[in-house]
Amino acid sequence: MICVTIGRGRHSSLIEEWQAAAKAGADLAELRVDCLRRDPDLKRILAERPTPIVFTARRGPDGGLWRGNEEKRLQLLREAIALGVEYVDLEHDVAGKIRRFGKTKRIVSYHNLKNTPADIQDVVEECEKLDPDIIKIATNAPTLADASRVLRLGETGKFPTIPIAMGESGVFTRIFGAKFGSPFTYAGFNPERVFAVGMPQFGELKNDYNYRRIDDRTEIYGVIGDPIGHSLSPAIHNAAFRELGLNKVLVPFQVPQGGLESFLTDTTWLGLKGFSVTIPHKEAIIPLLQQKENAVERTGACNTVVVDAEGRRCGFNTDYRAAMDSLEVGMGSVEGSDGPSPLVDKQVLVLGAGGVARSIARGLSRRGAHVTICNRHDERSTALAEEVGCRMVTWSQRATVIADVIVNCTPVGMHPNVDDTPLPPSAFQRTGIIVFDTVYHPEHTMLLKLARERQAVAISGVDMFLRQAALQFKLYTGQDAPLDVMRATLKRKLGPLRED
Ligand code: SKM
Repeated sequence: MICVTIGRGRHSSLIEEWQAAAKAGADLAELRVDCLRRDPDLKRILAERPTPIVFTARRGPDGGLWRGNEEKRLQLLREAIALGVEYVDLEHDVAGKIRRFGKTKRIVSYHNLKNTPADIQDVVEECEKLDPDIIKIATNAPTLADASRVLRLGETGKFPTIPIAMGESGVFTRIFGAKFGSPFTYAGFNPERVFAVGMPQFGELKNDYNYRRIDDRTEIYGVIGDPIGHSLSPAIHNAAFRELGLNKVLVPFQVPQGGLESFLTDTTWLGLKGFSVTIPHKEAIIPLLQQKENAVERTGACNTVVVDAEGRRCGFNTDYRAAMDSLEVGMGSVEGSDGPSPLVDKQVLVLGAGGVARSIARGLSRRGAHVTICNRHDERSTALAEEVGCRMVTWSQRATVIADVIVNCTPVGMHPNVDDTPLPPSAFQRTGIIVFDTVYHPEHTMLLKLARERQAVAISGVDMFLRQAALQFKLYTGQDAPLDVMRATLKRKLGPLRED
């Protein structure tokens, strides 16, 4: 079940939003009466209930806005129980003061906005003694290791447990809880009101994660990177899983630079079947693979890991083929044709020197293009240029290179920094050049806008993103990707940012 959290300053707005959430299909609503500016009028609130309720009056130190005195708050919780709310949220330090009554289920909760204590298991044991129907643990999890510990409480607990690791590192706990028996998860409904960092919106859980289909047999996949919140891999892979009726889900894991080994250790117990790899890990993952396809060896970059039945990590590079196909088709080649590449003898400027740049520079060079690499940090471009056997220029010289094709492999211009561009307008002196931006979110980056304004042919990263994902999907499932569904999902997600 998905429980939407609703907290508004006025009774009328609270009731209105609750009705809208019910209409949208929410199973449950957590009414955060602490957000009301006047004393909660329970009779009015509970008169007509469009969904069952979790009744919550959250105190300040637990992340709420309750301003009244504590005795009054406890009285309110008792009254809500007497009026027959379906669930009541009782913090573990007060649960002992409030008796079970009627059919109301008791959620005994623990909140910690600072960290996830080492003895969190003891906290669960304390909660178990407080006559719970459900235990809810919501702690701040600065690291993935913390988040993983919180999620695991759901696996080991004696009572149904809702494990919530707050923060970007913990998004996966809000989704996978269902696999370990969490009776429901919390979601935002009004995007203007953020109740906790990392809390997904109702529509995202329902549509992007197929949340209601997750059960103990669901197979888990991931996409790892930092930042990762912008990634549309979950939306398109999950849409494809749903289309083919596969019990699989793919979620984001925020893995900071240098954090790959702990990610692998901390998530071993989850039994991930595979994961997509994005910036900044495409190169660093390679020494941690047990097997790699040729394209990974050749390009020195890996964006797809499949975990086989023996637990071995096998690395693939689907960016490489996707980028070359996108670029060549964008330059007029017929899809799948064996003819000469339009890249032969072209002068190509590659911006960036990370994993994608390495794959693309290698591919370009194999197709007979003359590549020049340019990166903000010269040491990296020098090393990559030596490896590929091509030229490099310094970052300050980038606008002076005379190129037929420009490929942006840096994340500059990526959501949310949509006004940034890796090249100034002065770089587009010639008309008719090709500009390929590997950034896909937004579809129309500032670089592509500048390119179009100067009569260049603009190729967006959307096509490459879809192609690499379709190849990944085949590796993850053994089945052909439903490309139309993936494309439609991607367009829908990018919709609000599109300008055409
Ligand atoms: O290579 C891809 C990766 O597979 C997934 C991704 C994303 O989710 O944003 C971007 C590219 O790096």
